[in-house]
Amino acid sequence: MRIFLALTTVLSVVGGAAPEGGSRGVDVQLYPTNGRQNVNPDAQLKLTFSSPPAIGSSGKINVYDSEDNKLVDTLDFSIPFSPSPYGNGSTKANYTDTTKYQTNIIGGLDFYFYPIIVRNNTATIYLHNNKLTYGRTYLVEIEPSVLKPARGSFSGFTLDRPWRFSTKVRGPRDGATKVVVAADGSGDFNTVQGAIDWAPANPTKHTTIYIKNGNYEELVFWQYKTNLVIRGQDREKTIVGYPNNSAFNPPNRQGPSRRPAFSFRGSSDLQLSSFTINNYYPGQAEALLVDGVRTILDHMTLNGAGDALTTYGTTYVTDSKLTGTGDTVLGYGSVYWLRSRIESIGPVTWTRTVQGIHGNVFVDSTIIGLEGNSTLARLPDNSGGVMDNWPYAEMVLISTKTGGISAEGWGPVQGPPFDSSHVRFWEFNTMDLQGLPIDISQRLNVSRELTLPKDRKILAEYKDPANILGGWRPVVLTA
Ligand SMILES: *[C@@H]1O[C@H](CO)[C@@H](O)[C@H](O)[C@H]1NC(C)=O
Ligand SMILES: *[C@@H]1O[C@H](CO)[C@@H](O)[C@H](O)[C@H]1NC(C)=O
Ligand SMILES: *[C@@H]1O[C@H](CO)[C@@H](O)[C@H](O)[C@H]1NC(C)=O
Ligand SMILES: *[C@@H]1O[C@H](CO)[C@@H](O)[C@H](O)[C@H]1NC(C)=O
Ligand SMILES: *[C@@H]1O[C@H](CO)[C@@H](O)[C@H](O)[C@H]1NC(C)=O
Ligand SMILES: CC(=O)N[C@H]1CO[C@H](CO)[C@@H](O)[C@@H]1O
Repeated sequence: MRIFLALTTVLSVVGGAAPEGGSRGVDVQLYPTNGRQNVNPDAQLKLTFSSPPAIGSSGKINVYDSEDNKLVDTLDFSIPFSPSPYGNGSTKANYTDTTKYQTNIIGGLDFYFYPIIVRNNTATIYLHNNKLTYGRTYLVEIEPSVLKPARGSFSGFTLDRPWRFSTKVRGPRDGATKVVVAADGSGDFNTVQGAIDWAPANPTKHTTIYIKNGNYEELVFWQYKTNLVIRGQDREKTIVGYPNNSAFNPPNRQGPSRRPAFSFRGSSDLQLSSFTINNYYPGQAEALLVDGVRTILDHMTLNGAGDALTTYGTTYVTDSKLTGTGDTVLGYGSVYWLRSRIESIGPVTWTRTVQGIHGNVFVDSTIIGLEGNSTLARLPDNSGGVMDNWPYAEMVLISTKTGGISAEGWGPVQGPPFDSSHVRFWEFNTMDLQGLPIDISQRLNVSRELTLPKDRKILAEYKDPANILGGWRPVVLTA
């Protein structure tokens, strides 16, 4: 379905054009088409062959400004993509490795990235972000060794016979409060990151980035923005994702984490509504990492692997769905979950909240263990028996439906013996998927059942988001 949308986009723009200049010997369709005007500077360049192309390990893609033939960007395919180009190698930092890898500065941070991604017959070229600008004409040179279609040969593009296109004269007007992202080029931006880079850091009124239906395969990251709403046209048909994990982008001496598909930090008053975020890689691979205060996730679908959602700060999640393969929420932050659903292989959360803040509080939500034996939250020993665990970890379930959760329900709680009396693994009125009460007699003894009338006060306190989220009363913007 996803590639169907992408191909439709390419074909409708090309409009059945004949094979284009410089590509003798093989039929290739270009986006943007050769000679095209009014292209957004953040457009990804796409070549669609009649058979799947392989990516070479030599050759370059060069982009020149037509006015003076000045080189504005180069992708060099002799540079390896990452220490783990397939995302299956070591997940540890290797500070003695001085190899140069393909690096893109995204939201001010250096990520390893794929300069080309092939999906079926389409090769998408990712130039380095923000190298192209408005009001210019660009000439693209592609050395033939960069792409090799399964059938026929690709002769590339030369500076004499380049792939040429011109960008829009200017971007959105100053002070615009809404911009449109459209993968087919019909909006203000082709990519989500392009719109985010444009968005003012600290507007007085919120800025809306509206993403039209489409498949946006890109790594998204930003820092230090406030008052931003990112809204998809249709939750199922607006898909933003990337193959990324802790092997492809291993830990780096200069934090933060680079392994999520979509992440931000140091931000406030953000709302993400009505789209899907995917991380296509296994391993430690967040779909989303939120690090900000007053973040709202509303009608979102998040699909990741391990640590599929990592949280810092304060987050309000409503009517959303999260799927992952273990420690599906890695929770440092305070999160109030309303009417939301988590599906998890392995433990549902590894909640790492510290003293003085709340953790994960679920109200009227649904939690499913996909292999029938998940626990709701665990505190494994991560230090070889040296350090205390997270003695103030908190996860509280209120009137939440569960399925596929082990009878013990919580744990393991490990580490050197530590005072677990402050751990709040609490539940009230936990139900099965039909809404019937479940038997919690086998629960881990660190956990506790809340009951009425004894815990009326606690329940009232925990049901109010403002108590969980440091006094913030979330207001979900609906348009
Ligand atoms: C590639 O094409 C096949 C057959 O048309 C389709 O099922 C598949 O989803 C496509 N792959 C991707 C990654 O979109
Ligand atoms: C990773 O995947 C690649 C491609 O499938 C394979 O050649 C390589 O051996 C794998 N590496 C590891 C460490 O599993
Ligand atoms: C770290 O990188 C160096 C230099 O590339 C390499 O020789 C070494 O094997 C790497 N170590 C690990 C643990 O991967
Ligand atoms: C849960 O079930 C799966 C599938 O049967 C199994 O592979 C896994 O080891 C089990 N995990 C635990 C913690 O029992
Ligand atoms: C909980 O159970 C563990 C082992 O099953 C036991 O060592 C511990 O003393 C129990 N703690 C409490 C508070 O009952
Ligand atoms: C670009 C890339 O290598 N993508 C891979 C990401 O991971 C998925 C699942 O492991 C692969 O199918 C993709 O080819």
